[in-house]
Amino acid sequence: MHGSAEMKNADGTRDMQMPEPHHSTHSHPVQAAAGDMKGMNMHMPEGPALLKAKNQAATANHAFLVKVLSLPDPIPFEKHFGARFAVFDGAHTDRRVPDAAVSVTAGMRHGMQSGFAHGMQYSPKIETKEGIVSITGLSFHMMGTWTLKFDIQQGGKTETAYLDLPCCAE
Ligand SMILES: [Cu+2]
Repeated sequence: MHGSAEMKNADGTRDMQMPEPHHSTHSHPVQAAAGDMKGMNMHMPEGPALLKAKNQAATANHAFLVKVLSLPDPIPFEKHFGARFAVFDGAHTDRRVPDAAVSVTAGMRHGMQSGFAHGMQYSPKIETKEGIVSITGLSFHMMGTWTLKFDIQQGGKTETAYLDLPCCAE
């Protein structure tokens, strides 16, 4: 990182210039303690997510539509659960895509626009057959909004759909 805030030490190494006065007794903002919980420098939800899970999610360019076939309601906290989805043609949403290749990842975004702030503590098992995606071994270990990311490939098209899920209840 190069910038005007840089200072060079006598031995040539660099320190980041800190704005606080050297003898301040209150140099750390209170919210820093909560944000550093579990080593994550980001917002921590304090309770269950209030959103209602949608029953479908389209891919970015609407080539595909992922429909929820089964999902526990509510989703259990820190317990393994399974879910099933079906991949449909985005232009003909009653037409399933039997030869879709699908990979799914689960994580929490914590406000990130792309990618996940963190994933699950387990690897789920995913099987796709005739456009039906069966996932077992999902487990959400933090209250808040989780997201399933479906990467779908078929007929020369590769598109991604995101489905937000609320976590959780006992
Ligand atoms: Cu989280």
